[in-house]
Amino acid sequence: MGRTIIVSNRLPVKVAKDENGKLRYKSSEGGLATGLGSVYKDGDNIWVGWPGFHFDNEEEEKEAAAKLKLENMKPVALTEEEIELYYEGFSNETLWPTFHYFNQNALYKKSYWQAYEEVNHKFCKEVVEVANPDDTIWVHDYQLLLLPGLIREKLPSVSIGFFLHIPFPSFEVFRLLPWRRQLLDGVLGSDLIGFHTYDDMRHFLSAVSRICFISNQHGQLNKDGRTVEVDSFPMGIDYEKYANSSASPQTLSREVKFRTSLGAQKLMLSIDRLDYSKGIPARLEIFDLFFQKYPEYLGKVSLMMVVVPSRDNVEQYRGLKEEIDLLVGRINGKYGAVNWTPIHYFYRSFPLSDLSAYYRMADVALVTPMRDGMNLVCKEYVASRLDKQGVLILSEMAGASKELSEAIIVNPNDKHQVRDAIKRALEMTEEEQIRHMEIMQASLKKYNIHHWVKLFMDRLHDVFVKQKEMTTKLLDSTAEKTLIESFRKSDKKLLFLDYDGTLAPFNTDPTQAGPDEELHEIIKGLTKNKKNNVVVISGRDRNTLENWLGQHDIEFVAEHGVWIKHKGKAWETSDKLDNSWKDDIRPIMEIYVNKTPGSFIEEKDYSLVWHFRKVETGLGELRSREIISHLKYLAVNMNLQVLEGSMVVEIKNLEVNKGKAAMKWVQEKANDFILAIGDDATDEDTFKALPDQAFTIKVGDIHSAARFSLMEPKQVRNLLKQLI
Ligand code: GDG
Repeated sequence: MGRTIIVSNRLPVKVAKDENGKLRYKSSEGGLATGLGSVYKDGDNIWVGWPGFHFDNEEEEKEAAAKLKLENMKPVALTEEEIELYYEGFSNETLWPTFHYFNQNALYKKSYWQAYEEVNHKFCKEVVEVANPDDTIWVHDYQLLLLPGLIREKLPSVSIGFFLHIPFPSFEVFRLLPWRRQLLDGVLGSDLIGFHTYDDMRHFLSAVSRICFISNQHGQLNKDGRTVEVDSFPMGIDYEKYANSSASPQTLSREVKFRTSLGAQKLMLSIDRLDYSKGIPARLEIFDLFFQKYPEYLGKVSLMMVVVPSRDNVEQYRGLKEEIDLLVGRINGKYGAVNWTPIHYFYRSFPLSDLSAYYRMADVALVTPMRDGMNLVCKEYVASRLDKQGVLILSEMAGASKELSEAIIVNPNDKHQVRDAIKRALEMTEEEQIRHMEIMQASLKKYNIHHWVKLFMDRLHDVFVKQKEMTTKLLDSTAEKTLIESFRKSDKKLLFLDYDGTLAPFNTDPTQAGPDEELHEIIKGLTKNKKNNVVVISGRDRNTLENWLGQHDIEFVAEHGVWIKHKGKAWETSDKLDNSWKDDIRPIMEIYVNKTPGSFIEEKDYSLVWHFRKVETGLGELRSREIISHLKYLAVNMNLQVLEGSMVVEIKNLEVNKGKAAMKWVQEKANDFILAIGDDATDEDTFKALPDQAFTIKVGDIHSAARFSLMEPKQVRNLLKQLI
């Protein structure tokens, strides 16, 4: 059993020097550190990351490494320049603003990118130094987007998970990054990629489709022959920690102290790191608007605003701090009285007991970020409300809003809406508060940080096992011998053979795609033996198949199963199939034909196909991504499926597939040997549907539900020749 290696920009510890020049180690109490504590502290597991300190010399570095090793941690030593360019630069001035839809704040500097690449390589070196091929590696967040791909190059079989803690922006925003392709290729080195919300996941998949030309099915995609799974895993908090802290004697004594100085007035609370994504200035403007519209609240409610210093080396953050200082001063100056301060503003961090006391006291928590991956503060507020009272006002731009629908959900850009939400919150009855709070607490208790860690780790393990199962064995000489022996011993044989890419190499020119002499000879040879039942199972239309191979004593499945033809019989189809959808889909395909010179529509009996093999290189691929996402969107509610072939996009009835068609033969005809060979996604249905003992062979890819694989049609022909 392998170990687990956690990798993040920061270690869950901060190294610093005391006044005597001695290294000191302070553990982090962050949610991630708590959640992953049970993982990295266990056995030989390890956490790799920057310890938040620039070592003066190698001695110091060694001393820290030895000390941290005892705590299952491995430091990555970064220089001041690296931190400036990779962390403050590319991570916080390029990726952070872009991913939070503040692209006007983003800097695109080559020096930042180079440092980002170099530091990701540095992390890779540290990981590879400790990792074994059977280990599981879990990489965290936007500072290390390239790392999964780099590790994959060095350790191809290792299991890698990646989790992004911030939002993933829509394709239109992500595409602005000059290094978009490299970033996606980096993340795609993972086996499992996790996001906080479904929307982040969907944006990521769309970027992968548009930029890397890789599409997905239900969050699964194929990257260089490996399956990558993408899903949402909303992160929870350490619920017990906040509930317990809320009940602790220290917290209660802090609360008594604060209450005494505040008097009977109501309290609203906001807690954020200093960041433009958190919407702090807008919140202050809303507070001003609130008093303008509802002056009866003057002197009766205050806002306790905690802003935790962060990234103050970055220009934009310094500017933001000044803006906040100014706004707070203006509002307090405008409304304040000798015995009442509208805003209690703190630009520092507090111990947990103080934070818990604030959570306990706040009648309203005002959490209104412009964009937030999840936002843990709102969850901590709910967990701290042992009295089940209090109202949460939550921005719909925070990932948490997808889970906490019992909160008052607001759009932070709609200042009047938030202003009125404050009034509603302050006037909400106790019963209503309790009703909402109870629902939110039950959910957060269940979906806590430990649940999140387990969910992700279990899924990563499942993906790894599934990948192993999906890795087909190359049909080597031993397997080939077994297949041939079994074939010879049997009397009633069923052979399902796909055409394009299996019996014949894929050819973009339809006039050249027909069978050659060698193929005719092979089929003739196979059909001479009456014990063999050869079924050509293809996505091609029935006329083409009949023109090409009609002279042989074989059977057919055309259009992926829409039409079937038994020997000596006419073509038959399932008459239950509905075709009325074509009238809705055809005009949409026509739009793409009109704007993509060289593309055309082929209408099959029960499907529509958009061909782009004659379109200018690049444009065809680009348009195909657009049409695929457009058709997939429509297909969901119309019982249709979208198939991607080579230079084609096909849409057809969901009930039709090669697997169902193949099973008709298996069920209707006695058989004691089954062989199925195919090369594309539609053949997977056949491999999955056939009984376990069938010999199933995937051509050109080792990740398949088939038992074996072959590299190319030439090898398929060689195998078939041996069966003659
Ligand atoms: C990123 C994503 C995502 C704050 N002030 C004090 C203090 N805090 C603690 C809070 C909370 C944490 O800091 C802040 O977490 P958030 O989730 O709200 O925000 P980010 O730091 O931006 O985190 C975010 C998160 O990653 C996890 O994936 O939710 O969307 O941006 O835990 O309690 N803690 C103490 N004193 C303070 O003064 N002790």
